[in-house]
Amino acid sequence: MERETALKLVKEQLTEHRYQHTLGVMETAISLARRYGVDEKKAETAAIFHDYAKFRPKEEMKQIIIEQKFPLDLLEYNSELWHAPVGAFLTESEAGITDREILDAIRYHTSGRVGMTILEKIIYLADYIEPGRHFPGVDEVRDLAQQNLDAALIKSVQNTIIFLLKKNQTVYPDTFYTYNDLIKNRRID
Ligand code: DGI
Ligand code: FE
Ligand code: FE
Repeated sequence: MERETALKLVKEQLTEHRYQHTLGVMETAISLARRYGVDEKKAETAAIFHDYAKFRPKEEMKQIIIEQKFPLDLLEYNSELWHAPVGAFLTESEAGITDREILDAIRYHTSGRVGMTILEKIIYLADYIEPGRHFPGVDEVRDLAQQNLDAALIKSVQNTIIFLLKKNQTVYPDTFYTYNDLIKNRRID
């Protein structure tokens, strides 16, 4: 899909602030794709649609998770997790994007998963380090992202888990599985 067509579809679904975040994720994802030899167009499309479902009513998201037989344990955890798999579903059903790699990058952009592809890692990381993000530790992850994708990802998953722990929030099990998988398989040269 043309970039402008995709952006127009997404803009209608988002607040101005979230749309600006999406543009930041898009630029960052394209640059990481170039750096790590991944299809830049796939990175662009996945980034544009990654938060497509962010503002859907919770009831609608819950229905989709049940009807599509997405992991039901999602419903027992923070509803912030739901927009990722629901976003993948709506990007296919409403925007007509059928590429499995793009849809999975959207699906796993919040929790990660065991065995993430490079495209999935790039979208997860671009979401975390896009220029509009300002929180402690983000610059360290930005620097790492230029050198080693896995090292940057480990840091961002660690920071996310610590952030949730400090707020007394639950941590979705897949987030821990993602962390363990990255530690076991990291390629730190
Ligand atoms: O959609 P964004 O704000 O751009 O970023 P995101 O898709 O990474 O979502 C971040 C939100 O999701 C944030 O409020 C924390 C929450 N979250 C991320 N991972 C987990 C989580 N919440 C729980 N309960 N468990 C997680 O593992
Ligand atoms: Fe998100
Ligand atoms: Fe996002």
